[in-house]
Amino acid sequence: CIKNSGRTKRERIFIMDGYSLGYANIALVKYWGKKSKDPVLPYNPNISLRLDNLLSKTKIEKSLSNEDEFYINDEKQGPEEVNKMIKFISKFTPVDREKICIKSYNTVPTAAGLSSSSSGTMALVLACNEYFKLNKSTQEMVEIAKEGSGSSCRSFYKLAAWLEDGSVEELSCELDFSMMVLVVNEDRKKISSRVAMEQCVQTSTTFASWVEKAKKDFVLMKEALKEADFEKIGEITESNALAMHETTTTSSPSFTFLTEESHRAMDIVKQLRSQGYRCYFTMDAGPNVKVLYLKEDQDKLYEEISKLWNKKIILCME
Ligand code: 2P0
Repeated sequence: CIKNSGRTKRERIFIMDGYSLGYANIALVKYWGKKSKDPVLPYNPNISLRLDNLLSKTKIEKSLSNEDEFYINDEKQGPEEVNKMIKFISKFTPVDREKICIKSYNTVPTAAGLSSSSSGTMALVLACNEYFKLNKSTQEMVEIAKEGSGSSCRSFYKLAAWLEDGSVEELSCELDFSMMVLVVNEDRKKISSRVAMEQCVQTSTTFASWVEKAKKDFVLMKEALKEADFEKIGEITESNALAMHETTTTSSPSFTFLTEESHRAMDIVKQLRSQGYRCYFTMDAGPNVKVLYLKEDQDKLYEEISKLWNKKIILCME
């Protein structure tokens, strides 16, 4: 029982059984570094693809206790998580509101570099809009979401560009993309994206060259999307991800999100490509490897990858 909550279908903003749905997105050109924190502005324009099967669903109810409560997957969150969430929603909800209970479910592992912050933030903003009857437009919710998690502003569109001036644009491409995740580890990451990217901004010796490359990649990616040139799209996606990850190893202290298993997954993608399969990898603030491919190739690619990757694989599109 999925019903569109009165908005256009293209925007894909759904309410299901009283829950607001937020989707994860994976960047093809990454956002890695804030030029400004208030408002949140990225150093470089970035582009993402929304993953319709990786989502968060959130419902707000009146709290039955005297305090605000927050549950993720039925697990009561501690004061630190509650305070972080309340600080965020206080920016756009009524000052004299009643205490609330927020119930959120992630279909993706939380904080494992699988974009749960973007899906969670989008779902939370939509749920607040419903519960407090804020009547915000999509554009207004995009602006709000970005203050909770920068990348979440991109989840409102299938293909989104978040620009340096803070605006978010919907892009289009005639290709039917899909992604699968080669799961290396589903644990919560030890260092948050926010802290990690700040450290890279402050100390990475390759940060300036990363920004310069990412700006060029953005222009090239827009062209490639327009031309529907999948090979070009894939090549930019891979090299952009590698340049982003390089800023972690060149920061001080040096660190990496990637493990030996991540490198093994990347090698599998390269090996399959050399055999003629159209597939490319990208990684975010975690060890898991996402594979970009065309939907029409899914069955044969999944079959081949399953032979080489004996751990969990998540298919990200419907
Ligand atoms: C991205 N990531 O473009 C990049 C690539 C992770 C790696 O955006 O500090 O949770 O809340 O703005 O949005 C993850 O960072 O960070 C992210 P904040 P966010 O998808």
